[in-house]
Amino acid sequence: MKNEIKFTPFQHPIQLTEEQMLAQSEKYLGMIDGRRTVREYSTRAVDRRVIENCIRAASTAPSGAHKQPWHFVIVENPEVKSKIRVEAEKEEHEFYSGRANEEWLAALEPFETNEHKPFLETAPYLIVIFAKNYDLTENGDRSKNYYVQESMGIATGFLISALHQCGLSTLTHTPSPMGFLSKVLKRPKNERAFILLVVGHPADDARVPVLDRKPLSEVATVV
Ligand code: IYR
Repeated sequence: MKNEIKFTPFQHPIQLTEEQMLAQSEKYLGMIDGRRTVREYSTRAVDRRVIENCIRAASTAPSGAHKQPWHFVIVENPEVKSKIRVEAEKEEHEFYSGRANEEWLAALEPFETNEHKPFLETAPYLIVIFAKNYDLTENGDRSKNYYVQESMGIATGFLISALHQCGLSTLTHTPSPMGFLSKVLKRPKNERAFILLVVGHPADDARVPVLDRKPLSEVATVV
C-alpha cells in the first residue's frame, strides 16, 4: 500500500524583523539557560493537562520519514511509581556496586548521585518515553521506523524544553538496563524504554550543583 502525502503552501507562523529576531534569540536563551536538572522533588500536584500538552508538543518533533516512533507513558499512580522505584534501585545498586567502572563513578562523584532514587516516588509524574524500532500493523506485520535514536532525542528535548517553560523541573533518568519498565508498564514488544523523565516542582530545599556551561567558542565553529 502506497502512502499518499499531499503538499500545502507554507509560511513560517512567526514573522519577525531582524531586530525582533535578535531580541527573541536572547529571550529564548535566557529562558532555556535557566533550566536545571533537579533531583529533589516536592509532592506538590501538577495538572495532568499540562503534562498532556507538553507531550503533544514533544510529539510535534521531526522524525525519520515522519514515523513518530515514540510512545509516552504518564505514570501518576503511586503504586506503579513504587514498583518502578524498587526495580530501578535494584539496577542502580548493581551499577554503583560493580557494573560501573572507576572512571564512570569518578565522573559522577561531584553530582552526589547514589543508588537511592526517592524522586521516583515523590515527584507527581514520571514520563517513560518508549522508542519503537518498528510499528506493528493491524495484521501483526512489522513496519520499519528510521533514525529512531535521533528522532527520540529530538522529541525528548522538545519535552524537556516545554516542561521547563511551564515552570516544571525534570530529571532525565536512565536506570540501566531499563528492560524492567516494559514489564512494569506492560508495553508491547516493539517498544523499548528510551528515557525516564521525572517531572514536578523542586523540593523547597532542593539544591543543584554549581556548573559552568561551555562557551560558544568551545561548542561551535564558524567556517
Ligand atoms: N543511572 C545512574 C548513574 C548516572 C549516570 C549518569 I552518565 C548521570 O549523569 C547520572 C547518574 C543514576 O541515575 O544514578
